[in-house]
Amino acid sequence: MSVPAPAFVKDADWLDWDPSPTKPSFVVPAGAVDAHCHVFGPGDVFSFAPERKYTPCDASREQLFALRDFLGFDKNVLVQATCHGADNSALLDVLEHSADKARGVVTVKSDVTVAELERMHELGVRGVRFNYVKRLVDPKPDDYYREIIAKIAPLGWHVVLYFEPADLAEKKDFFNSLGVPLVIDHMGRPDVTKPVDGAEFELFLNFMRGNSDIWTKVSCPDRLTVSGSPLYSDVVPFAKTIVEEFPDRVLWGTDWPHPNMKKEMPDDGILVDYVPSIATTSALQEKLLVTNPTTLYWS
Ligand code: 0GY
Repeated sequence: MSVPAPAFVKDADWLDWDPSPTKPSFVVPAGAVDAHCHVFGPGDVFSFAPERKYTPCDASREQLFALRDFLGFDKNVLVQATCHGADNSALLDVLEHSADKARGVVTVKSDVTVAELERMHELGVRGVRFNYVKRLVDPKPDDYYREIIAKIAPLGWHVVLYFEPADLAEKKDFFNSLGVPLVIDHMGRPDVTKPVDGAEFELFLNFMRGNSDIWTKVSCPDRLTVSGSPLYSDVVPFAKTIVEEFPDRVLWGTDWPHPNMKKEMPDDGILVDYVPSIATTSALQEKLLVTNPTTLYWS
């Protein structure tokens, strides 16, 4: 009997997520939220977008929920991955099957209707993602995003921004003009070979200091590090600085299934064990993993 061809063939250099992570020794507080993760397909059920810039391996909702339970987390915030474009079906399917234990951040086009947004809200969507990382998407003009803001603001949603330091220098006034809460992915991707008290990171800190409705995920040491796992010691000073200055506006997530890692796939258990090195007291850990994400996504 012939085996049917897979619906999609992953990129030749694609690294698959680790199916057997280490059990973390850090026990996360009750009610902890993994506030940045994705699903991919499965491609034979939820097609990848024609305009995508990468084709991943599958990463299903059952696999996400199994990881959540294994790591000791209670809930997830799903962020739309660019390989699915503005078709949020896979993400919405996770929300529908999560028993209220997942929320979502979607990608929409500027012609999205209010009825479509309202349906997504009912399922647990609380934000949209604007992505400026050019290897992932072709960013749109400001007015395109403003049209979306006009439709999501009445729902009380926020915007998740994914950008790199050069984008912040160019776009910060526009970001500040949006008038809704902003959640920045991976601390704006600092170059951790530069000094933590240098001009580049200062721009990011000043961005947060200047607007009390800016939150950030202190996630993805694996994407930012040069020194590497398991300690990610070059990323720690950046994340710890943010956690200590803005303890009520930080979130953390695994980033499972870790799209586009090129050298090494992180071990999700080791990523959890990184948390106490950046949130060094139980009070800070509670805010980072429980209070802040619960406020933003479940209240
Ligand atoms: C991330 C980072 C990446 C990818 C995506 O939507 C995506 O495809 O988010 C990346 O490649 O840096 O946020 O997980």
